[in-house]
Amino acid sequence: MENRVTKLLGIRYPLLQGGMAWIAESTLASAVSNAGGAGIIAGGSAPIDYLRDEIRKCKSLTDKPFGVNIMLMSPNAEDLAQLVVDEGVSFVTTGAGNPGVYVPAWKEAGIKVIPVVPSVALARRLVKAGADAVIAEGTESGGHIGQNTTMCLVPQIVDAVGADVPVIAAGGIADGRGVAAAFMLGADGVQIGTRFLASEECKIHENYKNAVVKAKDTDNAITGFYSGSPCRCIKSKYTKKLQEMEKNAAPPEDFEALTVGSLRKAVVDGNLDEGSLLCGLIAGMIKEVKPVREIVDDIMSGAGKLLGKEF
Ligand code: TUI
Repeated sequence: MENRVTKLLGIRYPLLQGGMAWIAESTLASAVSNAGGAGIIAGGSAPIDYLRDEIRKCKSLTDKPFGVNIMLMSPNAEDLAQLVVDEGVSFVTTGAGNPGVYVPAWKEAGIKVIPVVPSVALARRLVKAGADAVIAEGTESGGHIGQNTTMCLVPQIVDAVGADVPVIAAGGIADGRGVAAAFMLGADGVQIGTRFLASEECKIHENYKNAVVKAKDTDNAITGFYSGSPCRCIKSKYTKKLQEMEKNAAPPEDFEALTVGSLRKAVVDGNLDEGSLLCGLIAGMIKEVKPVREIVDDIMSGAGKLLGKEF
């Protein structure tokens, strides 16, 4: 089935992989693209040379389109924004901010621009600025989150901008039922992150993967609520400590001491007590690690059956 998202990106399935900072690299992104979705390499706050290498590796691993996520809170976002132009990636997604200043240069370079928008207002503004699609991301997502839920946000963004650009739903989607629900809300595509944490091709530490598979529906925590940068993770000693510090209004340097390097501790070291195990609310539904192709095929065939469409 072709739709606005598959046509926009030149892909088989209207399924984008989440641009998970420190996690989404060339092996995962190329596997998703080779399976018919749209793989994404996360820029995060990576050094420019690392991201350039990952883009080039991905080009060697797939001849299918793939994208790069630019995390706008990164201190080197401007350099990474230029890198995607120099490397000629096919599309860019953005997160954690308003990418307005970069849109003209990306459009001029022929790069499709797909920002994550946590609100109707930002969706309208960015579509006016030239966005080719928007990702309506609900608070069920892992990592840095907005306040609105997928169920409430997607139809409102569809009503606001859906006539002009396709809307991609994100947050809490990990199987065919979630995709079908997103389509019923008016989305033309989905972005899925957490399900791919428990994939064979995802290079996070085994401890992190096992924590995702083991997580129950209630094993989730939001940190950074009061600092204005809420972040969803698997509940752990780390999230408990952070939440206690928030309650006691600890000084910023104490937060800094705990959070600096915490994503690396989770992803690289598999440190379950001190690492920040970013993960969406849907983890409770994920029961096993599978190859990316199987995950994508299962999700899309499940959605197809429910929607009466052949994906
Ligand atoms: O970006 C994400 N998820 C992320 S990024 C990340 S790494 C990180 N490191 C340190 C601090 C913060 C993050 C981990 N997870 N998701 C997309 C997303 N974008 N969620 C929410 C937003 C967002 C928020 C505000 C997008 C735009 C926005 O605009 C505000 C404005 O300027 O209007």
